Amino acid sequence: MEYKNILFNVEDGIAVITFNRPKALNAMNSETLTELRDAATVCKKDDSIKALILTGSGDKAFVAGADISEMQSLCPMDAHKFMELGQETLRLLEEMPKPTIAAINGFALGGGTEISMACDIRFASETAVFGQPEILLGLIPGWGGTQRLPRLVGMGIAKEIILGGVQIKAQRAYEIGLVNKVLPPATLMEEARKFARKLADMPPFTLKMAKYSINYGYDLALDNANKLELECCSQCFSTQDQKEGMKAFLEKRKPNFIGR
Ligand code: DAK
Repeated sequence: MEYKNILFNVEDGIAVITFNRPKALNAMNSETLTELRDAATVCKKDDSIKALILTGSGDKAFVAGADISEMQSLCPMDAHKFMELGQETLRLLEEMPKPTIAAINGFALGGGTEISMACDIRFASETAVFGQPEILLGLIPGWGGTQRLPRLVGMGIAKEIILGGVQIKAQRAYEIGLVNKVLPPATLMEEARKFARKLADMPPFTLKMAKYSINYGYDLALDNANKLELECCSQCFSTQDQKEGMKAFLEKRKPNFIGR
């Protein structure tokens, strides 16, 4: 697929998707979402891609939300389609069998906060701003915000943000557990790449099992979740990387994982 609204680069096993509509602060219209879904599918299927970073172009915005000019005149049926496309795409990111990092370089409002929450790790620039301002548009979040935000920060703070249309800066996002790290704008991508590299060098099947166990165990009762973990963990013993990891430890050397 030819991309007009995103940039998609792969270098040394690390893919970077850059939302690239800086004049509209990288707002997500359906064309951009379709391109994101396509690029995410490539990342999922291509075994040479080991980790994925999402970021925004320009120095002002990650994603300033769903595109309000496209949404304003939608009929309920088209609104449903637009929302479904967003939910499907974000679920694809969340279920990606390899790690994803959002490098949030500015405004991440509405759909922008929602996209970042579908990633595994969030690094924010000091200039980042988060929020779910949909209520001010007569809407509620439609791409998982009412579900993922309370899971990440707790129900009380999620309600403050969603019901009050409250915007929060990077430091507060860090304090409530919405982001993993706050970084100066100049080092944001460098740090995201460094962490992506670290993850890309981990044994891939083991990473996949860890993510699977966390994602699908989270909403289960503890007994069932522990059983899921048991199965995921024992599967790791089928890999050469598990043998190598333990052998290397006992031989006091660094493991040489081969991804099998
Ligand atoms: N959509 C479209 N254009 C946007 C935009 C957006 N979300 N955000 C910014 N822009 C455009 C502005 O219109 C402006 O365009 P021009 O006037 O230059 O043509 C340009 O980007 C620069 O923006 P500003 O001039 O406003 O820049 P400022 O620095 O003054 O302000 C701002 C930056 C981020 C505070 C402000 O632009 C802003 O408040 N933007 C809107 C933020 C927002 O409300 N985001 C949430 C969108 S709602 C659903 C599906 C999805 C969703 C819900 C339901 N269903 C179908 C049921 C999700 C909803 C959302 O994400």
